[in-house]
Amino acid sequence: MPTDGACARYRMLDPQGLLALIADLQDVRALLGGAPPSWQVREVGDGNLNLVFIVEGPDGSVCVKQALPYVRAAGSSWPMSLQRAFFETSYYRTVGPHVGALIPRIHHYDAGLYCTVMERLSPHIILRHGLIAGRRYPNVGRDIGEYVARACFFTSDLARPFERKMDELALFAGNKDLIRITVDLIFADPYRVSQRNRHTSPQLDQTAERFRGDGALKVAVARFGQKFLNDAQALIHGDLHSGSVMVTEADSRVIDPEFAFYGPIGFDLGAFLGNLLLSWYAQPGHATVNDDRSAYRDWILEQARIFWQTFRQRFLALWAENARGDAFPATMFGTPGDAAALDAARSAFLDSLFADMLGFGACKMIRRILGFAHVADFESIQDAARRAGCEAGALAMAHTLLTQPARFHSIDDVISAVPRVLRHAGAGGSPPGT
Ligand code: SR1
Ligand code: MG
Repeated sequence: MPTDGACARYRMLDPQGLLALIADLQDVRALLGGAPPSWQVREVGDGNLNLVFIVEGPDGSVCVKQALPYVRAAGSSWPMSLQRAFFETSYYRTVGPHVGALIPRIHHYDAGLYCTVMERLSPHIILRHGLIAGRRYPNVGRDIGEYVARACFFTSDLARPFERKMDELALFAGNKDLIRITVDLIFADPYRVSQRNRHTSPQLDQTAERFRGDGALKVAVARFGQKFLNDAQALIHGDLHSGSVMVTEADSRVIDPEFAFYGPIGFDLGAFLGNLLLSWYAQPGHATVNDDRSAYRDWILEQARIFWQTFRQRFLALWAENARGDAFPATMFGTPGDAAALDAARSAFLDSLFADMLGFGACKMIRRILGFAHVADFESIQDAARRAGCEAGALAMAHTLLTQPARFHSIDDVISAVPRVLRHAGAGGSPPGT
C-alpha cells in the first residue's frame, strides 16, 4: 500500500516533470529513442478523473497516466484519493497473467507520483468514439467477452484457494473512495434529489421525477446496490464501459481499471452490455442523410450477443479445465454420476450472472442519463429534443430490465426487446415494453 512518505513526494506532473521522470527509466528511454529535449509531450486526458499524457520520441511513444487529488470533471471542490493509481496497477498485475495482450503493457509504476507509464495504444481509439462514428470492430464483442471470462474466472474461488483471494480482497477493499463513487453515483443519486444530478431539461424533467418516485424501480436498483457490496465473486474492473476499451479493427484492449475491487462479475458484464445498449439508443442522434444507422444498430446488437455468448462459453470452458479452487472443489465431483448435477449447477451459475448483467447494465444506463457523469454518445447530440428522445428510449429499456426481469431469459430476449422498447410513459410516450 502507498505510505504517507510516498504521498509527500507527490506533485502534479507538467511536461518538465514528466521528462525528468522518464529520463530516469532506462527501458522507456530506449523505447522513445533520442534525448529528453527531443521528446514531445501532450496532455490528452478527457476522462472524469486523471491526467493522461502522450510522450513521443524519435523511435516510439508511451502513455503516462497520473491520479489527481480531486475529480477532474468537478474540480478541486471534490477531493479524491490518489491511491486509485495503486489499485489500478495492482489490478493489472493480478489479471495480467490471465488476460495476455488484452491489456496495455505496463512499463513503470511510480508509487510516490501515483502515475503509471504504459504502452501507448496506437492506432487504437476509444471504443465509445468509434461507436459514435459508426465504425465496426469485428472482434470487440468476442474479445471483451473473453477478457471478462478470464479476468473473473481466474480471480474467483472456482480457480484458486480461498486464502489467496482473501489476501487480495483485503488489499482491494482499500479502494473505498472509488467504491463510494459507484455506490453514490450509480445506485443512489439518480433516484434522489442531488446537486450532482443533471439531465436534458425540460424534456426529461418528468421522467427524472417519475424515476425518483418509482418504488418498484428503486427497490430493484437497491437490490443491485446491495449485491454490488456483498458479492465478492471475483476481482472486477469496476468501470468496464465503452470508454475503458481501446480498439482497432483487429485488436481490443481494456484500460482504466482504477475502480477495481472484489465484486460481482455481473457488474463488469453489465457495464459493457449497458454501454452497447446506450450506443444503440444514441444512434438516431448520429444519423445522416446518407446513413440512418439502422444497419449499424443491428451490428451493435450482434456484438452484444457475441459478447455474452463468448463470455458464457469461455467461462464454462475455463471452469471445466481449471477447477482448482475451494468453490465446487473438483475432488468432490469425481464420480461419473456427478457430471449431470455439476453441469446443471454450472449452467445455473451462468444464468445468475446473466440476470446480474442485465440488472447492473440497466443501473449503469440510467446513471449516464439522470446522474452526474454522462456519456459522449448522448452529449454529442446537439439538438436537445433529439437527444432527449434517444435518452428516453434508453431509460425505458433500463426500466423494463429492472422491473420486469422475468421477461429476459436469454440474450435473444434482450435483442428482440430493444427495438420495441423506445419510449417511457414519463417521457411522453407509451408504457415500456408495450
Ligand atoms: C466522479 S467519477 C464519475 C464516473 O467516471 C468514471 O468513469 C466512473 O464511471 C465514475 O462513476
Ligand atoms: Mg475511467
